[in-house]
Amino acid sequence: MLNPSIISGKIDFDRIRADFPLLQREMNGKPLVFLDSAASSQKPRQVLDALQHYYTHLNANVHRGVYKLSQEATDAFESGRRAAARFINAGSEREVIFVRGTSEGINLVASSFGRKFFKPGAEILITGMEHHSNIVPWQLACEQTGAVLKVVPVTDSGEIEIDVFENMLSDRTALVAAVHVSNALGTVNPVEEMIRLAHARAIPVLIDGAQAVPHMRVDVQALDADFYVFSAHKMLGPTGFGILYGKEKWLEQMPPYQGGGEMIKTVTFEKTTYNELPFKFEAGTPDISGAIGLEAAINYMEKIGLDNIQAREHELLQYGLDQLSGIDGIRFYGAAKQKASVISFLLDGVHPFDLGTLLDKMGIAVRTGHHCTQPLMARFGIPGTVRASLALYNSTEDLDQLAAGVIRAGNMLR
Ligand code: C6P
Repeated sequence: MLNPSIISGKIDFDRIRADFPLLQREMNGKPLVFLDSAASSQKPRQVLDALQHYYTHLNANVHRGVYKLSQEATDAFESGRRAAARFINAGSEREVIFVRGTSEGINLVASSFGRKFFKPGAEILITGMEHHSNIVPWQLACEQTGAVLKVVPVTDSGEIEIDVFENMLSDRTALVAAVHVSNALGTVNPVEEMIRLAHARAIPVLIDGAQAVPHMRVDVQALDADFYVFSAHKMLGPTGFGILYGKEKWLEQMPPYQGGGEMIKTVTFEKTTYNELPFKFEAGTPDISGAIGLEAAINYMEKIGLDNIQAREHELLQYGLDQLSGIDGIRFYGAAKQKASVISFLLDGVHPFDLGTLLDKMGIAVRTGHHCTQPLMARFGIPGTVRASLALYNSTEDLDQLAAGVIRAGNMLR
């Protein structure tokens, strides 16, 4: 049994929890137990302060003004890009495109890369555990280009089999798009191996990293990913902001996604020429505070250390699974050997919505439903699950509360 205040390495995670003001709230008269960080994480004071500082002291549009305030805002904004490039070890800041989040990043690639490279009959290979954001944009691209979607099946343990994946690659495959860490099961996919196998056939790969970057060190150059996408709000940063990493060799060839200010070099009524990377893909006034908040979140995570965060969450995950596994009639979904930060389960005879509602009455916030992975839920023949998802600020006490709450709710509902 672990001590409630685990100290992984030299990091005191109890003190880290105190950085998150919202975790001091009560919910329905009970101390909040927040177990829905996969949907959106809470934000530390350092991120909140950075946002406040921007709007109080630096607010001006970027890349436009000759005046000093605008230059200061531009510097702070571009510093966010440098931080993001460092965070994922991008080869160049030109490869870091600011977007609204993972969904927009994938839509950008599906639309722009799709228009340029997808031909009728070309195949886009995804897995059966994708979030809707890594399914629907490809379906739209298929409708527009005549390409077809292929899906690597998911096993009972919630994994893909690498030889099945390999066999589904062909000279028709135009792109592989796969999730790094499943938001519904916690499965960590063998993306390095998948990329290696795809590249052996000269097939580019997009990785949906929304649920990976908050929990582990990601190095896009070591992975050799062609595109890597993630959202700031799941990694302690602000909502409505995210990163599309893309290799320069692809981004240079891709047409703009949206038109407007910022993304142009010259405009006449006859012809427009486009700005250089990354601005070619950033039409209009960007979310300046988003970049600044993301940098604060990155600095916060890097100070703790991604390896420490990963180790801490792994301990918590094991602890949570141990606490829950003795409960009568509990069934877990997602038993991958490599798993991160998500516990998805059902209780026999209990609808997940009812369980989630009763847990909420006890101050415990979990997500219930299909988690935007309807095809995956259909694969398991269930309408949805109850999902507890972890972040660095959770504690063993949170998981004790969850286990006690599930037992209590189960007794009330069965
Ligand atoms: N998953 C969840 O509760 P956006 O909304 O664009 O920031 O991220 C979309 C997205 C894409 N891929 C994965 C793997 C995701 O988990 C998500 C968001 C949330 O699981 C909200 S549905």
